[in-house]
Amino acid sequence: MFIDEVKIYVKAGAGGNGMVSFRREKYVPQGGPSGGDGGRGGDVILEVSPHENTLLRLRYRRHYRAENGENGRSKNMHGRRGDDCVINVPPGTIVYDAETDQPLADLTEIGQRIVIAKGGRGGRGNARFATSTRQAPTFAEQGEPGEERHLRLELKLLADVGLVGYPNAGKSTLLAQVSAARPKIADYPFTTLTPNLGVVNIDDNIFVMADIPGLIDGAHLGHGLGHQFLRHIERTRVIVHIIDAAALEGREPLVDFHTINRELAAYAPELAQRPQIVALNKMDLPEAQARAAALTEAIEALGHQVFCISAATGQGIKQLLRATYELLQTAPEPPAIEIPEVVEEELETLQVEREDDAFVVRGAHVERRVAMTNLDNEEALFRLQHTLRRWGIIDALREAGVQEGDTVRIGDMEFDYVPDPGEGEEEPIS
Ligand SMILES: Nc1nc2c(ncn2[C@@H]2O[C@H](COP(=O)(O)OP(=O)(O)OP(=O)(O)O)[C@@H](O)[C@H]2O)c(=O)[nH]1
Ligand SMILES: [Mg+2]
Repeated sequence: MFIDEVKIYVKAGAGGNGMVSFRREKYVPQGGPSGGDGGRGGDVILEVSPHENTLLRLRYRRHYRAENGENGRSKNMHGRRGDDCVINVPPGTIVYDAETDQPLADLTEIGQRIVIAKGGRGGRGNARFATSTRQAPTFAEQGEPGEERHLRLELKLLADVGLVGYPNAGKSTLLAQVSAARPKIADYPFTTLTPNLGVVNIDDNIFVMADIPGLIDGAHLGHGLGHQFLRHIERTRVIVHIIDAAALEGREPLVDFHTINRELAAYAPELAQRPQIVALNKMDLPEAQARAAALTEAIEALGHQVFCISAATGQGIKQLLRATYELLQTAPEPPAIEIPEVVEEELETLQVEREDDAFVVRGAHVERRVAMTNLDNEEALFRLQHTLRRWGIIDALREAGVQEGDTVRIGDMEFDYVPDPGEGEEEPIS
């Protein structure tokens, strides 16, 4: 089965928690802090594999999680890093954020890999919080949560040449004739249900050719099967348009030719500009030979090179392939997928908003700090409070109108606002 679009959910590993411990040695009654750091969480990674050619495998497994980092241990032992989770994808996979529909990456090269969800940092153990005034910290950091996101993966095949044509024109027959690909061939329309790729070797030059299901009138509106596969010729540099010149079913080859070009343009205007070579097929049949001259003249007049071939016998195919290879040498690269630059997580933006019953503070930085704080430990809370003040969050809350006793929410933490002692003793207004 050929699957070219899937949605998946990925979650990177959380960092391990930092440890709280104190050295206990013989003859040392009060050892110093010795809690080790937690290990980093594993990343979720997408890697382009030569062994995948569809997204099928991802259809059967939708959730991917990397391993959490291990917690830190006593005696300053750090936790082990969590294992990464590597997801193999075929070349030509475009990754989108499923929620915003922003493209995140275009994976084209075998072996190319990207971290799509970053593992959390390990929390620091209490040994790291010792200072001259705080010699025995009783708290450690918790591990940072791993990133999580919903992704949409779309496969747009990477082929140099795309075969288009009306159903039954002989596209698959041609691909089978010129490559090792073995697509299904039969005497009825819509034999090909999914794209096929073949590697073509002509005079020791190599290119990749894609055969897609036949196109019909209204394909860009979803008629027939072709539409959902048109995306697979978007990235080809040359189109080879196959025409059934025998037209034994009473079709009008020139009309079909125009219909298909109209469909290509309606799907994506760039496709109408793509260099196109025309192959008049089934030249082993007298009906085709009878039409050859008139069709050639009409189509050459439109500026295309025309070749008379028989995909079945191989007649004329070498010339077609040579011309195709020639054209590839000068054809422009297909337009690249534009990946917007990643804005560094909006660390600066801090928002305080009143929502129903609470004041909600939002900001990647502060939410992360809260997530890494052990809220059950008084000393850790005290440190957090200090940070909130230093980062201007208390001021921002006051500006938003927070009053004593109001609920404040930051990430998973919720607390009642209590003004700092001393805060009320500002200059009296006179
Ligand atoms: N006589 C003759 N028959 C051909 C030739 N090329 C293809 N055919 C026949 O035409 C029919 C359709 O061929 P396919 O290769 O399946 O056509 P297709 O364009 O891939 O069709 P779809 O996949 O349905 O779009 C089959 O019966 C082929 O044997 C040719 O050069 N000469
Ligand atoms: Mg076919």
